[in-house]
Amino acid sequence: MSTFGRLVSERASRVDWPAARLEGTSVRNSVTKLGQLQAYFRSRAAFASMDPETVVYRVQWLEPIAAGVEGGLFWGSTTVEPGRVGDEYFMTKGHFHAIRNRAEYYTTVQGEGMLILMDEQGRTRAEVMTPGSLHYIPGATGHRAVNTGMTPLCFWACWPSDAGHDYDTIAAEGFGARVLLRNGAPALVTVADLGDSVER
Ligand code: M6P
Ligand code: ZN
Repeated sequence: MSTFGRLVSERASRVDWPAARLEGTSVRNSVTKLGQLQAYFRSRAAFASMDPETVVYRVQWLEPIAAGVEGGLFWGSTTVEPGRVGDEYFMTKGHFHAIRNRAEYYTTVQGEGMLILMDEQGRTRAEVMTPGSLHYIPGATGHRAVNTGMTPLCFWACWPSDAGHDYDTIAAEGFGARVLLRNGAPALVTVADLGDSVER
């Protein structure tokens, strides 16, 4: 093999941009089904009437260094299926980063959605996710992606290798607003307007 051949290599991982898919042997995969999301959706009655085996979202990602080690970056894609539990659109669990000051980028490839963002005081807002939208998620900001469309919502994400996922805060307290079907369209509705109490 020439020197050139030894020093220049095809990367082991590749992205399929339009499909928001990762290819390669070190790609990690997770599938989240409805049955794992009982704590997250508002309507217990609607949830109980649905098949817990329904796939809500899939994540593919690369961890070039070990999770928890400072200094690296992780890269992945998420596909949230279209659907609702009652009037609430399918969504990711959402999380804060375990190391609170760690930030993240999301960028949308396909579909329509909303990115719910919440600070540690519970102040909640949303950004519209549409193909090409780029979302900077600052540190100390909970984040959840919601599919408000009729087709899969696919987005890329890049986050620090030591960020970690704090799911407990969201599982216990929720976000300050939910994305619900209202008058035929998705709307960000605050928990105060829903009459749901959130203690912080
Ligand atoms: C993005 C990143 C991942 C995250 C995934 C699903 O790809 O933020 O870190 O795991 O979305 O979101 P969640 O973990 O909240 O279910
Ligand atoms: Zn994150």
